[in-house]
Amino acid sequence: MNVDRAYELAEEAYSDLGVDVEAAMRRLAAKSICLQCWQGDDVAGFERPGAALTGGIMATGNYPGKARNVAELRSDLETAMNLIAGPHRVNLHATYGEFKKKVDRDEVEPEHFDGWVQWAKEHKLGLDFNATVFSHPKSDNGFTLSSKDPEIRSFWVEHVKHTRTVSAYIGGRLGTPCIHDLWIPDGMKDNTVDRIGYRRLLAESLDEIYAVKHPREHIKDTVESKLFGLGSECYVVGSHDFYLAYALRHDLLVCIDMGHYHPTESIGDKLSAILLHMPEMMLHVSRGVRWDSDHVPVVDDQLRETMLEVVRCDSLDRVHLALDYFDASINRVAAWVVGARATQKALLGALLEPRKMLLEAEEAGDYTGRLALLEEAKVLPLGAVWNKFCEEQGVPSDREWMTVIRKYEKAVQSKRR
Ligand code: RNT
Ligand code: ZN
Repeated sequence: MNVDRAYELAEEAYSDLGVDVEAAMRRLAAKSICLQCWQGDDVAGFERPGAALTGGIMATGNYPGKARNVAELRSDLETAMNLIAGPHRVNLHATYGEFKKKVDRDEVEPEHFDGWVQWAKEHKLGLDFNATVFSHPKSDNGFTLSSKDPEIRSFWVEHVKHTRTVSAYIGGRLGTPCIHDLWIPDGMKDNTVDRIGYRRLLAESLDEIYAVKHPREHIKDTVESKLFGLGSECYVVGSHDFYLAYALRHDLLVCIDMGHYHPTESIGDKLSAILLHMPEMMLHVSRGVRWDSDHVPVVDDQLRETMLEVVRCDSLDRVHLALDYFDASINRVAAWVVGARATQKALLGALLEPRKMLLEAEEAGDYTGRLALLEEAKVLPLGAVWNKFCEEQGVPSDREWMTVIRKYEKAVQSKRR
């Protein structure tokens, strides 16, 4: 395939519509995507061998070759990152520390993550971080930070205080703010009477947690809401409304997970509403199929619309892109690659939108012309620009990268039993 010839024609097609293709590629190249470490081992972590995943989330499938320890996970991440244009970030959960003895959640310290910091420095990566408020006996009855049992509640408050300290430490060492995300599974399977009571307790826990101040250059705090989980179908304490209101009042940021809303709700439409009131936000790029199933993202309408809104809001530097899914039914390294590259492709498509012409039509009241142009834009030669982008960034094309995965699977992953 002649990448340059196809690119030349594509460039012409886009510039006819007033789009600067080179500028679009430059902007895409500068945007980092944060890879979730937990895709590599089905959210197992290294805290306890064989720990069950709880909290109403689930990784289904039994594809062979999952990472069993920190060395394997890092090797898998490196393999994936070689196939994804950088700069890269990696998202850790508190359960992925290098613990030499049993360390409970309220004992997690920066030193447990020194190995990751070292590795991130070697590979020029940023790191983000997550409190792990699930897969633990003290989260088993469905409530953590909103528990009516003061002991349970203070245990988890302590945990999140610790994970924020770890985040600030990581951000300081790496010289790039570490985004600390908080998601909790609290909720009820069936109709709940004291909705406000649990939410009041959650607010009190958050007050305590975020009263501890860390430098902004070291840590950014996001809170992540949800609509329902397995076992919390009727009531989720940390709902979208709860966290949006709390975050705005307390100077925190929100994390919008694309799987955490009603399936017909537009995630893209939320961005302009939030970004007018909040300086930054995070997206958990995920694909919910019928429910919050955490499928690997693909270039579908939801992802395209969301990326279009990131660009249309001029907020590429204000919206942090982090992947969040866990598919155990396909090669786990390939799952990272497909999801990250789909996110980049959708973003490239958004950067190549003939926005000026569309806006002119809209402002002139020419909605017919706007609709026609939106349809035309869908079949512009995005693929030719994408191939050129991959070539320039030194990563394989869509046609080539699976060859690398197949080799890695044969030489490395298939040997893991
Ligand atoms: C759960 C949330 C949360 C988790 C990760 C593992 O529904 O999306 O972000 O997926 O923390
Ligand atoms: Zn999420």
